[in-house]
Amino acid sequence: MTPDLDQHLADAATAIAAAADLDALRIVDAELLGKQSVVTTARKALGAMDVEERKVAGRLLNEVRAGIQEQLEARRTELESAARSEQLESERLDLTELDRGRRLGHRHVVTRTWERLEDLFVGMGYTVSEGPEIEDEWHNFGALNFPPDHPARDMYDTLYVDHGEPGSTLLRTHTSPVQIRVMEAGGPPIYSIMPGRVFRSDTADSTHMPVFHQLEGLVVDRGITFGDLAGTLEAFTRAYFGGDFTSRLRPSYFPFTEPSAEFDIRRPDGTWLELGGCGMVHPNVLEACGLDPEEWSGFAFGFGLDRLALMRHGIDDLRELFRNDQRFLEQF
Ligand code: FA5
Repeated sequence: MTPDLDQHLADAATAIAAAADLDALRIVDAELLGKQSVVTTARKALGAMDVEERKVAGRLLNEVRAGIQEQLEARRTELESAARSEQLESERLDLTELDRGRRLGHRHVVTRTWERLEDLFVGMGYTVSEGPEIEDEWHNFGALNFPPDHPARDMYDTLYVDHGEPGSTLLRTHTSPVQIRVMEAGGPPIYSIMPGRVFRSDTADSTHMPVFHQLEGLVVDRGITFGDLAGTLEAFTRAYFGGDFTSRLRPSYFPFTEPSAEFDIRRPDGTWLELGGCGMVHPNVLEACGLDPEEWSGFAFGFGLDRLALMRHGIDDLRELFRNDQRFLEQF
């Protein structure tokens, strides 16, 4: 019986190795360990043996059976992992296929200008603040030292919102109300910029849009002077436009700054361009925000983001930025 079983074990190993897939292995399993198998038949024959003989033969049979089971298990694991790999391979998706023929877009030139300016000022130690586009009269005008019914309010063609008392709610005409919100939210020292969308009922032309973007800057601290303002704007001009640009301030008027100035930049060809307004924060504005003008002083500036993008990229008509003509926009 012993040589037979040894031979059987060797034949079993060959049959198991030859099973090409899990179905074939199931058939080999039934043949080797099922009812008709050599092992089961031999086990039935044990009953006819005497005790000693049965002990020896029984142990041997158990070893053979365990050997077959072990080989079956090993082959099953092998085939299962092969089947899994095959499945993964067949289900693989080439995602790069999806990209074929599709052109990648990029952010709008105004968004990129906005982000560059944020990076630049954050690099100078400023935080970035935001405020609502729908404002109340107090933040857009009152707290900024525009007296009621004062002609200064006509500086901006304001779009009012039909909400609450007539004239009490509006689309902000500039980013300066965010100055008020920043001062209300926390005390000095304040070094913050406030980019955002603003609205005026201006007729669109090459330098005006009814919806455009501004970037406001506000610094409030002890001992801030006009020299700090001029130095900051000069540093900004050189960092943003390049070392061959410079800036100047011209006297101007805003109700919320005193003294006030227009901020111009000089291009390498010697021509000057107006970029925005600026000045020392008016004592009335500090007081409206609960700050003592004897203790704190500050400066503010605000310029047009869209016009900045125009200048930087040599575009001659603001309206082009918002026509959404792909052929135009993809150049920047
Ligand atoms: C203001 O809006 C002031 N709030 C700026 C300011 C802030 C002064 C802080 C002092 C201290 P002004 O109306 O000049 O000022 O607008 C500022 C800039 O916005 C302009 O120089 C211009 O670049 C841009 N701008 C104004 N109107 C339009 C428009 N319709 N379309 C595009 N850009 C505009």
